[in-house]
Amino acid sequence: MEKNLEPGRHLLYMEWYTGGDVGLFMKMNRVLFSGQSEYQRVDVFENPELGRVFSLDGITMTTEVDEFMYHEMLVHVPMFIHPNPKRVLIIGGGDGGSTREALKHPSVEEVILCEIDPMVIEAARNYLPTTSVEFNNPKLKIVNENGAEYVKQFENYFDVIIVDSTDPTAGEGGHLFTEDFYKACNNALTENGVFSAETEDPFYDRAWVGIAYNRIKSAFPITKVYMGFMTTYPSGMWSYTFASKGLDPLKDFDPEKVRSFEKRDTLKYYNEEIHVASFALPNFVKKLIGIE
Ligand code: AAT
Repeated sequence: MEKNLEPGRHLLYMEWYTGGDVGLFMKMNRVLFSGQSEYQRVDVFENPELGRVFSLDGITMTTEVDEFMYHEMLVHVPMFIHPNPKRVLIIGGGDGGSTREALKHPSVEEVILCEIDPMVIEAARNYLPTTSVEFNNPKLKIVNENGAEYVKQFENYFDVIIVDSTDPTAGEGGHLFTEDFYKACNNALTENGVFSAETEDPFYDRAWVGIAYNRIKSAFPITKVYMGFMTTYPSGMWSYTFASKGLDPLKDFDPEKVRSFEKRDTLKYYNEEIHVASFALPNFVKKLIGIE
C-alpha cells in the first residue's frame, strides 16, 4: 500500500452522518471494487491508516483495522451468556466478521449467515479476507434472503441470534428494526436462547437507540443495552442490545469462561471486565432509552 501520496493527490471518500451536518472523510488510495446491486451500492477501497474499507451507499460498514471492536462486542456478549451455544443465526453481516467471531466458540456446530445481498458476500470473499476468513468453514451455511422473512420459518431452533444489520434508514436494514421481526427472533430461539443486535449510536442516531430498545423489550422478557467504542462509526460510541428468554447478561455471566477461552489470545477488545462494564450506561443514554 502506498503511504506517501502527496497531500491533495488522492481520491476522497466522504460519509455524511444522520442529520447531514457532520461526517467522516478518508483518503482512497486504491478502489478495489465498486458495484451496484439490486439493493445498494457496494464499495471496497484501501486507506493507508485503516486498511480495506467496505461501504454500502457511502456508509462505512467495516474497516480492516477497527472492525474487531464491533464484531467482538456484538458476538461474544451473547455467546458467553449461553451455556452451550450450538446453533447460531447471523442476520446481515455479509462481510463475515460476526461469523468469524461466532466460530471461535468450540461448542458451535452450525452457523447460518443470512445476508440479503449476494454482491456483499462476493465482495467480502474477494476483497475482505480478514473478515470472510471462515466462509469455507463446513459449519457455515450462507443464504441470501431478507432476514426478517427467513427467520419466520424457524421455531425453537437457534441458541443465539445476532443481528448485524445496516442502519434502519439505509438499504434493507429497516426490516430488521421492527417489533414483528424481534418477535419472530424470539420464536426462533430455544428456551435458553440469547439475542444481540446492533442498535446504532446514541448521538447522531439517538432516536433509534430508544426505538430499537423498546421494540426489542416488547418481544423479550430480558432486554439490556450495552455499549462499546467503535472508531469509524458515527460518534465513536456504539450501542448494542442484548435480549433473552430468561438468561441475564450480568447475573448469568461467568468470567471464568472468558478467562479460560481457548481463543482468548485472538480477542483484541472483549474480555471479562469489558463484558460487565459495557452494561454501565451514561446518564444521557439511560434517558434516551427511557430507563431513567
Ligand atoms: N459487519 C459490519 C457491517 C455491517 S453490514 C450489514 C449487512 O446487513 C449489509 O451487508 C446488508 O446488505 C445486510 N442487510 C441489510 N438488510 C438486511 C436484511 N433485511 N436481511 C439480511 N441482511 C440485510 C453492519 C454495519 C453497522 C452499521 C454501521 N453504521
